[in-house]
Amino acid sequence: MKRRDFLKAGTASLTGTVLGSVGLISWSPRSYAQTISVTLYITDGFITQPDGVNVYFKGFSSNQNTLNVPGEQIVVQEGDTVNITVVNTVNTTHQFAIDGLNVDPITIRGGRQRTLSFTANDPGSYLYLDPSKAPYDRLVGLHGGFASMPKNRDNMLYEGSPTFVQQYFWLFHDIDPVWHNAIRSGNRPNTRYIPRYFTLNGLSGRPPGAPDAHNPNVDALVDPRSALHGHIGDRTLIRVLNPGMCQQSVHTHANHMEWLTDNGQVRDDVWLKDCIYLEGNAGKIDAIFPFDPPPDAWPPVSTGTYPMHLHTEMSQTAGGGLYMFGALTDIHFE
Ligand SMILES: [Cu+2]
Repeated sequence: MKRRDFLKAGTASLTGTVLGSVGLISWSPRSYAQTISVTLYITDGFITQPDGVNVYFKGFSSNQNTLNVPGEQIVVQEGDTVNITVVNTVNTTHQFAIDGLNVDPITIRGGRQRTLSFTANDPGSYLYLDPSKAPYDRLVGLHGGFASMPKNRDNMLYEGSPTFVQQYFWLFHDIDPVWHNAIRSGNRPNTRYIPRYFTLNGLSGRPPGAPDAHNPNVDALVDPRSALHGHIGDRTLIRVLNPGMCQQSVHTHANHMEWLTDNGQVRDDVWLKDCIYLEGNAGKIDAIFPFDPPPDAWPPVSTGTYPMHLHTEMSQTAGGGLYMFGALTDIHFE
């Protein structure tokens, strides 16, 4: 099925599968399994960074004429038959796999296409990626978010988990343009890894007054896939994935997060944390931002805007110095 047709079908009946361009992940539980078919196109090109530098990327894109980094979000339900077709439009061989799922990767030669089929099990959050020449093909942009919802549940990460009413993916990435250039030329990078750009769902922040501030196609602060919006009580699951190399400390203002999983393992106890450690090199966590009234405000408040940022200073910069052009977004109490 062509992506176009799939999208059409998606609005009509496949309410369970949501694509990256839509923003907030919406989900309706079903009592029956479905066949979910998604087509991803491996494409390449340049993405302009905040300091004006064009950096080479490859992506699992939604069609052959675009470049999506990360690739579109894929959400399925436990028991579904999942068919992921990968069309390789570039002339190098690539692979497709879902990190942490027991599914054999497929290999797609340049100009060919292959389909990975499996039954969704193991509810949770996963990074899909190109595992070949690890970590290089993943770093150059071939990655995206995959979620499997537990059967019959629209409000749990896993059976019996704390509940939520809405969910987002946060994919953090860090980018060394020297490495991307080497990969573009077909070489293995042979320099020390020096990340110069830091992104959330492929975008970096823009401080007020900067060019493209408040442009949702550019500014991570207002990107609907990233910025949290809720009213008091709108408990929000965040599926945090790290295709990059750098370890991070994910920090929310206003509320502490309920820390549910660490690298795919359900934690014994749910801790309330304002900073959660995210491992580098494909680490992942799941957490719920509870949208409780901010506890320390006096007089009490129920609306307002608060930041989420990473607690390494370099991650908040671009090009080795532009501050607040890094990986951050906003949390809106409405
Ligand atoms: Cu802070």
